Amino acid sequence: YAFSLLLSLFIISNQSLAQNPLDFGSDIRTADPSAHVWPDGRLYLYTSHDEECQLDFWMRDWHVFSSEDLVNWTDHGAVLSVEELSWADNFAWAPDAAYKNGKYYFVFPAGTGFKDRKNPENSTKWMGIGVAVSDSPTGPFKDAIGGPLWREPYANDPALFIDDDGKPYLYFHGKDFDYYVAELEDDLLSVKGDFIKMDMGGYEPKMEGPWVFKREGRYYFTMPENNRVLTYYMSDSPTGPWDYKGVFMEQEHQSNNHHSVVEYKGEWLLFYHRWLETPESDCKARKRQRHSAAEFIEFNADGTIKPVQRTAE
Ligand code: FUB
Repeated sequence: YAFSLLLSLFIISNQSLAQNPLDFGSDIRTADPSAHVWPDGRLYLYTSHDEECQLDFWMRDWHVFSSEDLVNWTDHGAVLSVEELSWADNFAWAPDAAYKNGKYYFVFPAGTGFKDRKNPENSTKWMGIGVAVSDSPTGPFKDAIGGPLWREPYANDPALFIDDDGKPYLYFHGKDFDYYVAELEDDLLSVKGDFIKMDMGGYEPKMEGPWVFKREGRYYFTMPENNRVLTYYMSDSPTGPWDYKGVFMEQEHQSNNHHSVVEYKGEWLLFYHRWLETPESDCKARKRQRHSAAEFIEFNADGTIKPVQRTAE
């Protein structure tokens, strides 16, 4: 008995924990991580990609990483780049993915133009939501529409949610940071009906990247409120109306956050990005750069989310 107790203690003390930021085995800077568990049992993380010293979030491609334990990651490289799109050449921002009918779907915001901060009336920038498809979770993904599924007047930060009955929903935020949702057709390439502005129960701060998940029959709509703190709503329906529940992760620095929530091997996990000083960086303009990280997320008996702290592992 004493021997097996010692052996268990030895095994537990030698189990390595995932480090934050996540170690993908390269110095790539990733942001906006969207996590999914696919039929092969692995956890996949689809991210946007910050380039060294990039200007004004000018971003070019999206990457995917996978793991079985969050410690050892496989870097599968870029899954899609704006160079492969006929309708956009910039703003490869926060992506998401879904698996349905044997195919993998990758939704992404992209656009073109220029934002003139001093004279906004001169701005030409616009962004829309594209859909790409692959037979493999690691791509390559091919633009399946040849244009944005939705762009008027502006669309960013798409999130896909497939309900238990198989119905796919697409969420994004529009020009005035309003949230929109639409049910998609079964092939995820067109919208069933129309996008509707969601009923947020009367509380509508400026909000970015939505993420929807379902737990014990209830729907959670989570987002970076005012682009900083992570907050959430709950509902009995994937399209709302939503009931505001408050903050579950505080802000860090004066910088944005973007996240996803997934259940993996019996644990609920939060993926998000942190702005960390990057010692090896030559970038004087931007001392802090974005890196993906993960935390455990826990729930109270009534389904509300317990506050999540940032940890180093
Ligand atoms: O990564 C570019 C943008 O920054 C995302 O689309 C936003 O959600 C914010 O994270």
